[in-house]
Amino acid sequence: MDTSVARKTNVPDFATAYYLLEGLNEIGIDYLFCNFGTDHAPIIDEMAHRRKRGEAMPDVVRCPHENTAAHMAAGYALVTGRGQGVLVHVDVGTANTANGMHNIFRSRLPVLLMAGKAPYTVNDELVGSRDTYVHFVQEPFDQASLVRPYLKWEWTLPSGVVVKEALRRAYSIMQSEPRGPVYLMMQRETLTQHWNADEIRRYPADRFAATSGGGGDPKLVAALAEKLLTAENPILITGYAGRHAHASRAIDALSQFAGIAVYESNMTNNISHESPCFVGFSADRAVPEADVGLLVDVDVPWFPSDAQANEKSFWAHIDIDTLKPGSPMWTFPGSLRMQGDSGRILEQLLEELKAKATPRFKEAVAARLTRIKAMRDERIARAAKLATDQGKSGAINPHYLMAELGKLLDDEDMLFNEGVTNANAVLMQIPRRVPNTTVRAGGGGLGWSGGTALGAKLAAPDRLAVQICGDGGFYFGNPTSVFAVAQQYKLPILTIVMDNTGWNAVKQSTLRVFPEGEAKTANEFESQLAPKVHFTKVAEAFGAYAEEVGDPADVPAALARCVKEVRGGRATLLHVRVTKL
Ligand SMILES: Cc1ncc(C[n+]2csc(CCOP(=O)(O)OP(=O)(O)O)c2C)c(N)n1
Ligand SMILES: [Mg+2]
Repeated sequence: MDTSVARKTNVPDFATAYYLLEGLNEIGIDYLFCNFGTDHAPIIDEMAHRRKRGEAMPDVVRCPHENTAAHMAAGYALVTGRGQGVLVHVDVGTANTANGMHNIFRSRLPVLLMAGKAPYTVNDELVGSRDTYVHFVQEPFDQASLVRPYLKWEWTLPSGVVVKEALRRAYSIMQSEPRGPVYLMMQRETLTQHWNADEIRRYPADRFAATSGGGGDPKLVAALAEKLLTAENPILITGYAGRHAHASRAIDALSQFAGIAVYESNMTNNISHESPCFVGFSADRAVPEADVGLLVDVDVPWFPSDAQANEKSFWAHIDIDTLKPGSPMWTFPGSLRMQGDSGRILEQLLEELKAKATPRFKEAVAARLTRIKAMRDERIARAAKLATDQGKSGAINPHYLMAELGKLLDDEDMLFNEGVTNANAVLMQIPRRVPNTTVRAGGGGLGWSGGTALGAKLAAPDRLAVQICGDGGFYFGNPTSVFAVAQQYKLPILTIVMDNTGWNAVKQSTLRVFPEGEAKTANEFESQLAPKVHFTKVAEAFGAYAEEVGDPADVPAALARCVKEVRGGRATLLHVRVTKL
C-alpha cells in the first residue's frame, strides 16, 4: 500500500469535500458535469476554496438538466475513452440521469455518477445537518435502486478518511472492460468532516490499475482458424468493436485476408465504409446462408424473428462481454466463445490463418471477394437511387437530405445518429471513412444525441459534432438545456431535426404487430405530435443560428449556410420537414 500523503502542508486539515475534489483530479477526471442542489453545499464551498488556493480540480460544466450532464459524459468518454464525473442532486437528480445511465451502461462507456444524500442528522448536531424542507423528503430507502440496473458498482461514502480510496476503486471499476457506470453517494455530514492531510492516503494509477481485455486462448484461436480455412460463406457481424482503433484495423485486415463479408449492427461504424468487405447494416438475409459466423463485440447481431441461423452453421463469439450478464435473456449461438479484447483476438486469428493458408483457401477467398464486391456495388447503387428522390414540399426525403449533408462533412467529423426510423438514411447516405465517426446509442433511451454531441465537442474542439434526431428525439433531449450549455461553454454543435410530425417508430411498431388491426382501420396510431412547431425558436432563444427548410430545392443552400455557421463557432439548428409519418 502506498502510504504517501496527499501533500505536506502547514494548514492542518481540510474538509472531505476538499479531498474529494483533489482525488477526482488525481484519478484523471477532467470535467464534472453538474446539476447542483442543497446536498452540494460542502462541495461548492470547497471548489471556491481550492480555486482561491490555486489548487487543481476538475472543470465544472453546469447543465440545466441532468440528461445533458449524463450524456455529455458519454460523449466525452466516446472520444477519449476516459470516464468523467457527473454530479447530481440526491434521489431526484439521480432519477433524471436514469435514461442516460441506461444508454451509457448499454454502450459500455465509463462514467462516475455522484450524488448527495439527505443529511442524516436532524438537530444540528453536525455541520451540514438538515436545514430545509427537502432534506426531510428526499431520503428514499434505496436511492441507488433508481439506477442500479445500469451500475457496475455503488457505495455511500462512510467517512472522508477513505475518500480517495473509494474514488480510485470507482475509477478502476468503471474503466475496466467491459466498462460502465459506477455510483458514489455522499452525505453532507461526511463531506464536511475535517481530516488532517497526513491521514488521507493516495492511490496512484500505476499501483491500482484498471483491467483490460486480454487475447484469446491459442487452442480456441487455432480451432476457429480451422473452421475459417474451409468455410464457404463466412460472415462477421460487429456492433461496437470500432471503439478501439486496433480492432477496426484487425476486422479490416482479417476480412480481406479471409474473404469475410462484414456487417454492422448498431452502435458505431466499426470500419471504413469504403473497406472492400463492408456490405451493410443488416445481416438478416445473410445469416441463414452463413456456414461460419463471427460475432464480434455485438449485442443484437440480427433479429431472430426475421432470420434464423442454419442448424449446421458454426458461430464464434468474440466479445469483451461474451455472456451479456446485463441481459436476462441473450440467445444467439456461440459454438465457441472467447471473451477478451476482440482486436487482439482477431489479430491472433489472422496470424494463425496466414500460417495455415492453403492455395485452395486463397482461391476460395478470391472468389468470395468478387461476390462481396458485387454485394457492395449493389448496396451503393441502391443508396444512390434512394437519394435521387428529393421528396415534395413539406415532405423532404431524408435520403436526399443526408446525401446532401454528406457532401459537406469531413472524414473526422462526428455524427450522433438518433434518427430512429430515419437512422438508415444517415447510415446509407453519409460516407464514413474513419471508424467510430457515426455513433448511435447502445441503449434505447431517446434524448441522448444533443448531450453526447456536446461532450464529444468538448473533447475534440477541432472536429464538427453533428446531432441528427427526429422531432420526438429532439423533445426527449431537453433541448433548452443542450442549447444553454452550447452557449455558456462555447460548444457549437450542429443539430439537424428530421421532423415527420411525431413518433413514426410507434406507428410502425403497431403496424408490425397488427398489420390489419383496429389502429390501421381507424388510421389512429397515437403517434402525431404538434404539427405547427418551430424548433428554430428554441435554438434562437439561446443565441444559436437556426433555419427551417421544407422545400427540397432549398436543402443544399440551407445545409451549406448551417455548416458554415457552425464551423464559424455558433451552435446551429436546421429544422427539416421530412416525409410525414
Ligand atoms: C426515453 C424514451 N421514451 C420513449 C421511447 C419509445 N420510442 C421509441 S421510438 C419513439 C419515437 C421517436 O420519435 P422520433 O424521434 O420523432 O423518430 P421517428 O420514430 O418519428 O422516426 C418512441 C417514443 C424511447 N425509446 N425512449
Ligand atoms: Mg418523428
